[in-house]
Amino acid sequence: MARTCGSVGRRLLAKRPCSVWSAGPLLLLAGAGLHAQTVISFDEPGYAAGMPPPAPWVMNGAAGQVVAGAGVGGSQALGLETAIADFYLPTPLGPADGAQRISVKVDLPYEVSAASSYPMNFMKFGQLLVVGSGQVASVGWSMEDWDRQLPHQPGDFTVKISGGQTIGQFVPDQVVAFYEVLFDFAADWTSVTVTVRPPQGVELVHQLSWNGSQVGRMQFYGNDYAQLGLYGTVVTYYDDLVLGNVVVTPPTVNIRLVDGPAVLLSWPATYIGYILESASALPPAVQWDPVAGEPVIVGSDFVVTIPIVDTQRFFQLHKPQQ
Ligand SMILES: [Ca+2]
Repeated sequence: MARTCGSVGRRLLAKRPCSVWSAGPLLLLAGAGLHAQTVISFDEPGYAAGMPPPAPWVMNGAAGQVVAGAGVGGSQALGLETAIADFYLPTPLGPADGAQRISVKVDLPYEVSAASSYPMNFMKFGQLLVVGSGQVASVGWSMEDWDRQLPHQPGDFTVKISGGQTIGQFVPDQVVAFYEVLFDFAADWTSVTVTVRPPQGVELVHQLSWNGSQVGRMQFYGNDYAQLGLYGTVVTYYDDLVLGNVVVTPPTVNIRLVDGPAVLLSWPATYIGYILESASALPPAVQWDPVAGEPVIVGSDFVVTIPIVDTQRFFQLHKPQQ
């Protein structure tokens, strides 16, 4: 059985109780704000193929332009080769806007094709920065194929966040595919959750602190470096920049019986900061207590296993206000 729980506010606070010991999926509805959204797909009038993007973009480096056929679904995209594009937000986003999302898709092409006659060592890197006042959040990636082995090996491609910390690795394939990078600012702008979502597989999620300042600018990097003096024509493509999208999808919690007897509760690991609570009864005598033990990550889920010791128990996910 499944039951839908209530929605309170826009701070992901789920306070209504949900069913227990149920075998089916259990949906907790969290609050969802809805703000004006700006989408730049590089296909609108003004974004002409072969030309630098118009203001409020500012190009730093000559080899940056709108490229036809390089975007999502064969659309136009921003292509940067050894260039930096500054994007000044039409209206800065900040705490007064509540929770906000900034996302963009990045194509990380395979490059150095197997058909290449040059067995080159090469390094390709790019970076995406969200710039506040005295504060930057960034996602960077690099592909370093020093062993010249195709297909690329695990470890050739790493993803790093602000401060240089490596948060994961991918093994890119030859399919042109876009990685989605998301910066989710908490409602009070004291933290930003950075997500790197690959075309397939498990996404990387990491939370950074944020100093509460407004975001007025982004920087898009496309850099490459081919060793041995060979060609360096690697282009990083960006598409579908979205500002202000905070349509928050609530976490879905799954409950199932396992040996023990016990129940196994799981929810997507992208929902950071949620606390699993339980109660022995529903209102009017409800008291929610945190469930002992930290959830562990299994695959792409947070998982908690709880021995069955009561005849009934109720669970909810609760995200404390920050
Ligand atoms: Ca496009």
